Amino acid sequence: MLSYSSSILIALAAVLVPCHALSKCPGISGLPGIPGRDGLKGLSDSLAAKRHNALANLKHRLFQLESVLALNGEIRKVGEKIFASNGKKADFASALQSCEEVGGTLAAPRNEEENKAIMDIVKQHNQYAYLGIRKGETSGQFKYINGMPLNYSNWHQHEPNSKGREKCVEMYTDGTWNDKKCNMYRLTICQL
Ligand code: MMA
Ligand code: CA
Repeated sequence: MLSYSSSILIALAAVLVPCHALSKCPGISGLPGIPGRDGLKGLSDSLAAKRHNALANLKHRLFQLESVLALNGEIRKVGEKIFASNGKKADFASALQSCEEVGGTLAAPRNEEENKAIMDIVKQHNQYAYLGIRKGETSGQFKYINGMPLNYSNWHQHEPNSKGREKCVEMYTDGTWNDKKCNMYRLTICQL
């Protein structure tokens, strides 16, 4: 008959196996040798339950990482969206490319809360930023990068005013928008 303590050890080993396979991740608590939030019940877990636990641990770790970045003012989170800047000024095409290279696109506010989050970054750097909005080739209407029509706007008074010459959009430090030529150097702010 197994002693209580050796049962515990076997249970611990069983719970920690999938974690070692994943890359030596610690338990959810972060204490060495202490398994995650589900404790010892992992002993009898099915493969599906172990996957579920691993996913919960990953989500928790991601939440912690995003929280630290937000705490340090390196990102702004609004719902499912993350806004972040590399602090660099670039023309519209280069700024868009930088965002796409990290799996995102140029920031484009869909509502007042998102507009405010982007404005915070503009203010932080004291630099106007290009938005992920441009004039459609055929319609002449401003659209998101993906071609969808705008569902929110925050134009500065008397903007857009170019009647076609300014095909990009910049955000001023007060959060309002101005249609602007695409070859200026403006702060890059991405959404992910
Ligand atoms: C600049 C340029 C325009 C903007 C006006 C506003 C003179 O042009 O930034 O896009 O509309 O200023 O006065
Ligand atoms: Ca303008």
